[in-house]
Amino acid sequence: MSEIGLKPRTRTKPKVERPKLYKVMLLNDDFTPREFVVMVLKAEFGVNQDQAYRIMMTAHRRGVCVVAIYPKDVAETKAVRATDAGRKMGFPLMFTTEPEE
Ligand code: TYC
Repeated sequence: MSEIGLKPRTRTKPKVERPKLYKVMLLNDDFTPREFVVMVLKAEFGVNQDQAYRIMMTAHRRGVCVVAIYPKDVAETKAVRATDAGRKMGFPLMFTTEPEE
């Protein structure tokens, strides 16, 4: 006897949650030197000189700029490390995180 087509479909689709992504934001301030901001962006976010300069100038002109987007834990770690790099030098440089959309 053929059993073709009689087997109930019991396999469930594995539910893989997409990790929520967070934006790292760079906030402008009046004290941190431009070159220092560029240096931190390159060191912590792996952007090149040109990209770092553009990000820095966007924050400088508009008050804030999205630096990069990562899973939550990565975004928070990088924002803290980059902010600490400024604080160590006595600058009020500030990176924050916020959920993407
Ligand atoms: N506004 C700073 C200055 O004129 C430079 C700066 C740019 C600081 C961007 C922070 O997120 C920043 N020295």
